Amino acid sequence: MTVSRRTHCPYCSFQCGVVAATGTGSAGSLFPAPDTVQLAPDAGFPVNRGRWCVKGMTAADLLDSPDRLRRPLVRDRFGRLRPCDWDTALDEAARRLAAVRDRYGADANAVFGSGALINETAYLLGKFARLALGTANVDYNGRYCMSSAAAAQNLAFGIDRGLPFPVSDIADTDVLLLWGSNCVDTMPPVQQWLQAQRARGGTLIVVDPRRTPTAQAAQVHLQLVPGRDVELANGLLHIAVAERLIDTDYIAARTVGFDAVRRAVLAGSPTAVERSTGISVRDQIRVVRALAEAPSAMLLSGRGPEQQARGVDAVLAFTNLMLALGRVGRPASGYGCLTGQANGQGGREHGQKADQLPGYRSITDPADRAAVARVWGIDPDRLPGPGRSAFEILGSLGDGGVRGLLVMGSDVATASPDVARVRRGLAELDCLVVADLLPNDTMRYAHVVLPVAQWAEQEGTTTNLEGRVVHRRRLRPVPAGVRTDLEILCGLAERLGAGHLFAATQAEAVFEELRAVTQGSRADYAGISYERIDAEQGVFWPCPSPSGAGTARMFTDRFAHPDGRARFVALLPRPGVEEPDEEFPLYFTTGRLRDHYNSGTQTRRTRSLRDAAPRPRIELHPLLADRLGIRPEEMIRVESRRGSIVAQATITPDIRPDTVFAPFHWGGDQAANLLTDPTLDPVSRMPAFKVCAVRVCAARAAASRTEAVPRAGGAG
Ligand SMILES: Nc1nc2c(c(=O)[nH]1)N[C@H]1C(S)=C(S)[C@@H](COP(=O)(O)OP(=O)(O)OC[C@H]3O[C@@H](n4cnc5c(=O)[nH]c(N)nc54)[C@H](O)[C@@H]3O)O[C@H]1N2
Ligand SMILES: Nc1nc2c(c(=O)[nH]1)N[C@H]1C(S)=C(S)[C@@H](COP(=O)(O)OP(=O)(O)OC[C@H]3O[C@@H](n4cnc5c(=O)[nH]c(N)nc54)[C@H](O)[C@@H]3O)O[C@H]1N2
Ligand code: SF4
Ligand SMILES: [Mo]
Repeated sequence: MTVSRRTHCPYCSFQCGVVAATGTGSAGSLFPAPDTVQLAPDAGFPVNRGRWCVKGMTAADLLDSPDRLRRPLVRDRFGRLRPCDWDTALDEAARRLAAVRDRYGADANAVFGSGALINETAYLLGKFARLALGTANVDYNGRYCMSSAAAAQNLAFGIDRGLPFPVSDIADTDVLLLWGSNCVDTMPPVQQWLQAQRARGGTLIVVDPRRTPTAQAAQVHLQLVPGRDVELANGLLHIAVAERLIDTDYIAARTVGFDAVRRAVLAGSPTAVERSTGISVRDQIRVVRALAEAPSAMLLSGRGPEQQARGVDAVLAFTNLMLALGRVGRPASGYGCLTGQANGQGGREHGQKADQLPGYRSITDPADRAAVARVWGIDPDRLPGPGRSAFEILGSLGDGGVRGLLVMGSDVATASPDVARVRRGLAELDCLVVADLLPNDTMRYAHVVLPVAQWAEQEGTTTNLEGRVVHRRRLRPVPAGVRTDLEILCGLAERLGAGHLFAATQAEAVFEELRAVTQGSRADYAGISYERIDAEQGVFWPCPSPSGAGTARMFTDRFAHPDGRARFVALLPRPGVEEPDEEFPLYFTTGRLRDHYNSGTQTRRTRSLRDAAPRPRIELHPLLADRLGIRPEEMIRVESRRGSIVAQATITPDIRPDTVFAPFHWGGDQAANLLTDPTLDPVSRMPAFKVCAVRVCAARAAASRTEAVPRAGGAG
């Protein structure tokens, strides 16, 4: 017998609808064992409409992976992680966290969450940090993801919803500018919307230092110098102003602050922009005219421009441009950020960010604090203030900083910038508790490991890249020896003396609490229920009332600032990226492959994905390879000021000759993040994952050089 249910893929923010069949098990059938899950893409779900990608296709493989964690582990006095029962593990975790709190104060504990977590867990994790641990220090891997776009959208529009319109609007826009997004690889079902846009006669423009599959699908590819996004976007606005392509009526009616921005961009010149960005004046003009003259135009950014020490400025330069062209809030037009993780959107709304309470409430605003405290049944004074951001936590581990850490849903020892420093800090902790489904590099430093249920084993909701709240259904029971993230948080809270505040372990009950806390807030979920999500194929927030519709399109009449107007933001001169110099003469950039996901913890354990991309490879241009004497497929060494990696070379004309690229999907000594620059954006606290300076040589040359000149100190 089989049962069929609709649910969603566990991986990216596209949250493709899938139809899951679960069988009771019979030898030789599609369902050889009880609870085997078979997935197919859901043709009826409006976002992916029957498409999916290699990651979704293989998502069910991990449910019964032999590598899966099935028992808690506690480090014994010989330093080995040993299996134990749940009471022992939770007691030990709580004991260590309490010891850190008692000895060093509540803020010496920190919590690191994730955009992989369902809304319910993200919400409860923030509450756990603030009430059970009493720490201000809670942040999450979304800080590494779209925090620059989030900060910029808050400044410009007064609210941060990645896409302020449904994905299907892409098909209707006349000009689509994809800025630093390789969405053909990173959200493959988006291709049907790109194809529909093309079929209507639309234009696609891509800005990327690499000729990615996305760039190959475009009519215009601007292959800019890494890190010059602010200059290019300001340059485009300069031309729009100079050629009188801006929408003065819109600017007057719907915005404030244009004059300062206009003056600032006019100070530059197209030829200077050409010199610094590598994009010809002709191409700059071509792109501005396309954006300004078409009936509709849309700019969507990915991590390329956002994951930089000037990521917020880059996105503000985009919002300035699209506001000046009168595009934001108009049909099939405007600015949007393509959020990344499954619940990258919802994960940032519900209180696991250092400066926010659930519903995007501000942790410093007395009215917001009071509203949350009321529902939680506590005195507002018990809520801590703003805490440290992700890398400020991880960069401060050990003496004088954070001594106890709970990590739920992130491989911080792989995904963080300057990761050798983070690993050294992890090794110094008095308490590291890791809740995960599979072993990862972070766990090597853990005192307690808690095995969690997977996506198909618990109910929950996520909020996709469009702001649509969707329902992940439970397809099979939680396996023996494993618990849900919610159960773990409640179990720890009880042991830390806060059990009465964490009574609900069932996802729907937690969602009901979340609804109440967000009522009247900016990310208002009060009108959303599981029942409604099922009936309506997802509900868009804000949705204040159970009887009113959700908000599929935002900013059509007003922005979220009190006066209803959008803000132009003039950019201050700021140091940009770590520029190449004599010692480190090349740009290094990082990103994703189609076949792997983030830290690779999951996809490197999926056979077909591992076979498709078994090891990391570093991309470089034939001219550069030639100059450095590097042969195809040869092992090369890439070195930055922070560390080095050795991997096989892929020589390709699809990258700029001054730039090398590595995926960050591998850990250990293959981690691209051994090289990356931890300089943070001053506003979003986003690290500079996308640009730093490196030198490259054949590994054989490096080996002989190392022999000749022995260096002091370890490799880190
Ligand atoms: N297959 C796959 N899909 C994924 C993921 C995955 O790991 N694998 N992860 C998910 C997540 S969490 C996220 S955040 C999204 C990310 O999705 P994307 O934003 O599409 O992914 P990235 O590869 O990080 O970066 C996009 C592009 O930025 C370019 N780039 C590098 N430096 C610069 C620069 O200085 N300026 C500009 N303009 N571009 C630059 C890179 O060449 C790259 O092609 O993908 C999601 N989907
Ligand atoms: N150099 C470089 N570094 C980057 C980036 C880059 O472009 N370049 N991108 C950054 C970005 S955008 C992101 S989003 C991060 C992502 O990097 P990570 O934060 O490491 O995210 P993942 O690899 O998706 O997941 C991490 C862990 O969560 C576990 N997990 C999955 N689902 C659940 C769940 O429901 N509960 C629990 N408890 N665990 C779960 C997985 O098994 C895995 O071990 O990396 C960042 N780091
Ligand atoms: S595009 Fe994203 S949500 Fe869809 S199947 Fe692939 S990983 Fe899953
Ligand atoms: Mo991400």
